Amino acid sequence: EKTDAEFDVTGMTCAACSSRIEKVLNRFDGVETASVNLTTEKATVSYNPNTVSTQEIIKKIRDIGYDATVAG
Ligand code: 9UX
Repeated sequence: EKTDAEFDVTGMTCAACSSRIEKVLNRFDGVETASVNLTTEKATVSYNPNTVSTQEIIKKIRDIGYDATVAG
C-alpha cells in the first residue's frame, strides 16, 4: 500500500538543506520516495500508511532542525 502526502517545509535556506531532508526521509522506514523542493518549500512523500504516519514524517523533519506541516 502506498499513499502520497505533501508538506510545507520551513527553515530551508540552501540546496544542501533540501537534499539533507530528502536523504533522511528516503532512509526512513515506510517512506518509498521523498522529494523536497527548496524553491516552493514543499516536500512530496510517497509512503506506506501502515508503517509510518504524516506526524512521524513531520517529527523526523523537526528532529533535523526544520519544520513542516501537512500542506492543505
Ligand atoms: Mo545550507 Mo541548510 O549551508 O541547514 S544546509 S543552510
